[in-house]
Amino acid sequence: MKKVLVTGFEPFGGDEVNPSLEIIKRLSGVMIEGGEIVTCQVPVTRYESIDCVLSAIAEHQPSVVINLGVGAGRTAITPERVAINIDDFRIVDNAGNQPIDEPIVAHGSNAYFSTLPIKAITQALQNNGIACEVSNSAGTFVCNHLFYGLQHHLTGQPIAQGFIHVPLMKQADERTASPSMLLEDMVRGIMLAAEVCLQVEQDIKYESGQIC
Ligand code: PCA
Repeated sequence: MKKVLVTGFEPFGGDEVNPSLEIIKRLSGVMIEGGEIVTCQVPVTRYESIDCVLSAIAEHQPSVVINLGVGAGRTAITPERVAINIDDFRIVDNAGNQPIDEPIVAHGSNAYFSTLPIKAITQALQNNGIACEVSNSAGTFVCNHLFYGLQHHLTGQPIAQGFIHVPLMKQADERTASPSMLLEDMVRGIMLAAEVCLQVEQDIKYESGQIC
C-alpha cells in the first residue's frame, strides 16, 4: 500500500500550539483513497528538521512527502511552489540558531520546485469549499530550510515532496485578530491534498499566477 508521509512542526517563537502539529495528530494512520497517511513531528531547528524527516522517510518508505508548517497571516492553505537555498532567520529557531544570509547547502542549486501537483491540490481544495492558493515564497526560516534540504536529498528519487503552509488555527470559542481557519477544515484539506498526490501524476495547468 502506498504511504503519504505528512510532517508537522513543533510550536516555535513562544507560541503554545502549531496547527501543523495538531493536523498531523489527527491524520496519523488514517486511510485515504489509494493509501495510508503516516506522520512525523519535526523540531523547528535548522538541520535537525531535515534529519528527522529523512529518518521518517527511511522508516516508512513513502511515495509522497507533504511537509506542513504554519504561516501566520496566511488566509488560505497554501501549497508552496519553490524552495530557495538561503537561511535568513528573523528570529532564533528552537535551538537558538539565527543564521543570516547563509546557504542551506553550500554550492547547492539556487532553488528547487515542489514536486507535488500544487495546482491540482489547489483546485481540489477550492472545489471542496476550502480556501487554497498557490504561494510563491515559503519564506527564509525553518519551513523553507526543510523544504529545500529535503528536495536536495530526494532529487532523482521517485518520491514526490513539497511544502504546504497553513493559516493560524481558529478557536471555536475565540476570535483571533489574524486570519485563521478551523482545524477541522485544515485536516480535511490536507487529507484531500494527500489523495490528490496519490492520484495525479502530471500537475494540471491553469492561470493562477501573481502580478506583483
Ligand atoms: N512555520 C515556520 C517554521 C515552523 C512553522 O510551522 C516557517 O514558516 O518557517
